[in-house]
Amino acid sequence: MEETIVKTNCGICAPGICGMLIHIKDGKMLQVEGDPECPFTHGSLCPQGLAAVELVYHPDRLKYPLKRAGNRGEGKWQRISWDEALDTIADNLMKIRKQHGPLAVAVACGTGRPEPTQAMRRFLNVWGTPNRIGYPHNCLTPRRISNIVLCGEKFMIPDLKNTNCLVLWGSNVTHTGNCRGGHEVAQAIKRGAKTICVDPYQTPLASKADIWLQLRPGTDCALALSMINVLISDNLYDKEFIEKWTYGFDKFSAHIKDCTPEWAEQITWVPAEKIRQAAHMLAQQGPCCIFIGVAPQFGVNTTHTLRAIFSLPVVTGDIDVPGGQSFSNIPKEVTAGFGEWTDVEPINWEECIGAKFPLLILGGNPSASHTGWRAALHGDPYPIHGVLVHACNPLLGHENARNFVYEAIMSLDFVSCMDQFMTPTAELADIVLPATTPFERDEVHGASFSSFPRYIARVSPKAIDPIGEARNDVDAFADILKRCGLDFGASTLSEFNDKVILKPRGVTFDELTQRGWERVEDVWDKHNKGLLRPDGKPGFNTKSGKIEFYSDYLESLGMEPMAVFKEPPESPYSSPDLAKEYPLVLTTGLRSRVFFHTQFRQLATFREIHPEPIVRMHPETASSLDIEDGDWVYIESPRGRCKQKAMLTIGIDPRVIMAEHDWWFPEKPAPEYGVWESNINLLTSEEPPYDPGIGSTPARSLLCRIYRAEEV
Ligand SMILES: Nc1nc2c(c(=O)[nH]1)N[C@H]1C(S)=C(S)[C@@H](COP(=O)(O)OP(=O)(O)OC[C@H]3O[C@@H](n4cnc5c(=O)[nH]c(N)nc54)[C@H](O)[C@@H]3O)O[C@H]1N2
Ligand SMILES: Nc1nc2c(c(=O)[nH]1)N[C@H]1C(S)=C(S)[C@@H](COP(=O)(O)OP(=O)(O)OC[C@H]3O[C@@H](n4cnc5c(=O)[nH]c(N)nc54)[C@H](O)[C@@H]3O)O[C@H]1N2
Ligand SMILES: [Mo]
Repeated sequence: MEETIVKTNCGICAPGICGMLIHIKDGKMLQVEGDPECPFTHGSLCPQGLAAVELVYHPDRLKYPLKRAGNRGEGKWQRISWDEALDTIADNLMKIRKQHGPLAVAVACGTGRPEPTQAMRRFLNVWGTPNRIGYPHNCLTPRRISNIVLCGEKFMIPDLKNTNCLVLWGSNVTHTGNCRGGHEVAQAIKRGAKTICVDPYQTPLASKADIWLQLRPGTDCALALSMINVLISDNLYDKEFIEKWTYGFDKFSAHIKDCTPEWAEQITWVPAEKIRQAAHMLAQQGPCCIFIGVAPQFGVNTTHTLRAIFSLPVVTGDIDVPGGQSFSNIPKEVTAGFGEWTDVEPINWEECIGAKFPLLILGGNPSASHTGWRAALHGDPYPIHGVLVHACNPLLGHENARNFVYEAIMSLDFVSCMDQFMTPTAELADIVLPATTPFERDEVHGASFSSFPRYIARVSPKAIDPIGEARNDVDAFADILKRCGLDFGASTLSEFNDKVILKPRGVTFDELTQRGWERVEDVWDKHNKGLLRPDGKPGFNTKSGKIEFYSDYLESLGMEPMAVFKEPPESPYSSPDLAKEYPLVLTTGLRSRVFFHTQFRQLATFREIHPEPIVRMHPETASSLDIEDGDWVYIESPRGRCKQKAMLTIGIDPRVIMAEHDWWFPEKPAPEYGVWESNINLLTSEEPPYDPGIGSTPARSLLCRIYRAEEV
């Protein structure tokens, strides 16, 4: 047969939507390349996209359903048919439903891959529970929540195309994905935009930045408040904008009058003079905008940290102007996101296991990892008895992996796992289902991601048929419900896409495939034009109609109404006694260019590039502990330890170390695959305190000690 080319998008990472051309022959993917017509990646692909063929045809792919043959977690499996697998799941779920009601079942779903996320949401909605177990408390959801509280909009989007001054705040975006804006950030730098990089580690972006603010992990809020303090004291703020469009500025300005750069230097370790320089650059080289990463979204004070950071372009008046912080121009019915498209019933968020974190509800998913596993393990606020794990690897990704997550999973009456590969989490399941990769299915995307607000690419057509007996999450969920006597509303993914998601919008999957990327016109100054409020009046979609430096809403929830810095609960200053035993500040989770969280450790190409987990530390730190570059070291917190390989770099403060997350070794013996060896979430905590509104946890600012691991 002739070679053909399928024009689609790469769906490997979470938003996964970089234009891709896939060469096919005899129904097989031969190779992939970036699509030069993709309007924001212009033909580039990241390493993960380029490894698509190796991923799809990897010999370790799960190809048929399995049922547990020994005790849970013993690693004994038996191949079964899809019918038997789905019947077993349905029988067990119905048993739980009859005894404990629908709320006793939850889905653990990882970071937002469109198809499993849509499937999961629809399943839960039809089943009759809002309960999922995920990462909305720390991933990229807190910023949306905090933005809604600040200005009524979910997305405060950096206009990378036009900006003159870009603040990369805890973001390593050229490593963390083309589709998140990495390519556009690179273009902005090339174009000559000034850059300020806020990061404890000298990333490639920090090396190139005009100003690198090397802060102590977990102190972002203090840094942001001090920059605002400079803007106000040095008369660099936009009085007209503030007067007209903001609420509570005078109170806020009085509230932060002591948050000087000298105050912040003591907390953040960033020299006061550099803080002043950065604030001046923001105001004088503007319009400025913020591109935020995930780091400030960890911690027990994320609501305020994000309020403080996003207040910067408000104070400089760079709101919804070219080059500033803008709002989406994409019509609301498109940005509604994959979630809301699929609901049949309004969701009663109040009965959700995470509802005690009132702001999580604004993010549309009040089920943090710790609330979910706590419900399973301790019945708090009520018991969860069955969990379906889809596109998630909680044994690695969630806090306190061994003593909390593992124990919680082991305590369940029933657990199933659907994945492309056998994982340490899947090894604890009763039933394992083989999942497709995005290249084996038609996918509909939400168009709400901040890095390409000018374009709508709503679908990614499949390139090949599924490998082995792999199926889509939608098909599996639909079939499970059918066996429970409930109606998913579609029995296949194509039917679901066309009938459930696209029909109400008057289009079909094929039509959207033909349309490709659609350009949305730039509209600026939307608050002035009455485009943000439902009543069509000028202003913002908040109670005051303005951007709120002072939030009556937060006050009504018992939270501080204005952004305030809080020292991380575990730190040299808040817990000095503990710091005597655990003297180093630990941040975790620096993303690898080649791995997507726990994924791709099976791929030989990637393991050649990144064979082992790396912990970065300063040469002085290492030499004081007799550690050399390349030594295996134990990293230990009061909760546990793991080992990673030391990499010495002067790009990190001697008082800080940075460990990678999500390390397991598919090449090591089943069922553990070395999951307890290098897993940094053995050191993190699921215990309070949390951010009171969002439930965030401080996995990026803990204390630890390190020492050489003699045996390897
Ligand atoms: N290749 C790859 N891409 C990914 C992912 C992946 O696993 N691999 N994961 C995806 C997901 S789900 C997410 S959430 C995003 C995350 O995307 P990013 O936030 O861009 O990535 P990270 O590497 O997690 O962290 C960014 C930076 O935060 C810095 N940092 C650490 N602690 C602090 C702190 O306390 N304050 C500040 N200001 N900076 C700090 C780190 O040094 C790092 O340079 O990446 C997405 N893209
Ligand atoms: N200490 C620490 N912990 C962290 C972080 C950190 O920085 N530090 N980062 C956190 C963040 S921001 C996030 S988003 C989470 C990520 O946590 P997770 O999303 O749980 O992690 P993943 O490795 O992405 O797990 C996804 C699993 O889904 C499978 N999969 C991929 N696509 C599909 C599909 O289409 N269908 C099905 N059924 N399975 C699929 C993959 O093979 C993989 O096993 O980790 C969090 N954990
Ligand atoms: Mo994430």
